[in-house]
Amino acid sequence: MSLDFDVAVLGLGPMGRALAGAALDAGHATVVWNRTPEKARPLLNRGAALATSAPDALRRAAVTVCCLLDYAAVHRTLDDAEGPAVLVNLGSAHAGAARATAEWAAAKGLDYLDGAILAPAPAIGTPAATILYSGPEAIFQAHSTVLRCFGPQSVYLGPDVSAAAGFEMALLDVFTTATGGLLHAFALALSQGLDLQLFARLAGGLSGLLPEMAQRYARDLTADVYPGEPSTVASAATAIAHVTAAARDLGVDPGPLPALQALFDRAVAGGHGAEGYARVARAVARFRDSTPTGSP
Ligand code: FVH
Repeated sequence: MSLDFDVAVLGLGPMGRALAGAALDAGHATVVWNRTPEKARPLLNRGAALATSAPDALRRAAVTVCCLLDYAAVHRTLDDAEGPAVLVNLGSAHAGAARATAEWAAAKGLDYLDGAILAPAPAIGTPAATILYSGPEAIFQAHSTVLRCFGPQSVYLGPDVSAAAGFEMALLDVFTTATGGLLHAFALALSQGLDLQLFARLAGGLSGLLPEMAQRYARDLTADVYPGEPSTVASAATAIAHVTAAARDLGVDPGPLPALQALFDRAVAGGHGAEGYARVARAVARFRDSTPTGSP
């Protein structure tokens, strides 16, 4: 079958526009579609074509990249589509949604890869953009030239289609809770009239501890052994109680602190107060099976 385009991009929010721009920069014949077609104008000026519908774009391109608000929008947008065609879904969703969408795509005769973008839109097309892919390896290999133009650091995680979404959600958990924690800390700093520049410098220093902590937690959780050095679950529970008391004393909403307190208190109540922080993750986790998702 002869195809008119190397790649189609469905969805022209900030991320979809960046993906289509990277495809054009790499010299790929590109067709785009968006529910609100006006957003395509700058890309059409750069040489992209505009599809009359999302199924039309899918039918005419060697590979179609979808970057919509959520997976429900993907299903609605491609409700009338049918294969053969190749769909790579780069929006955000949890692992269960990725598995359900892979089944939905298979029923339509579409080859399907799920993906997760670990970068902001301005990084797309640069070495700073890491993009995870999961699903059948043959699909990833057949289209890797186009996919790597979005981010040369593209990582293929393996055939379990839910792996990319699984990693994305766990990493988004780090990002959203760390951002929320930082903003709550700024609320405490503001409420006490602290020097915000000095606070920012000191808070930035704390972030330097994270890489070592992440490695240590991974090691402890893998071994299922939690040395209580350098800090224990009980000491962290007490620290959270201090910050909560400080917030209440200042009349500040304690925000995420009571939820964190409950997690650490649960581990203490389970008899793990003298163990290391990673024990909290083990106390909260639920297990699907014994195979780590995304292990190559
Ligand atoms: N932007 C980023 O930095 C992050 C990086 C990590 C991954 N995310 C995910 O990428 C998806 C798209 O994100 P976005 O920032 O480009 O834009 P959104 O505002 O999330 O989505 C806008 C596009 O979705 C279209 N859309 C929304 N609802 C529908 C619908 N019911 N039917 C069809 N299309 C729909 C919207 O169309 P329009 O409003 O322009 O007509 C845009 O094309 C997302 O999953 C992020 O979590 C980006």
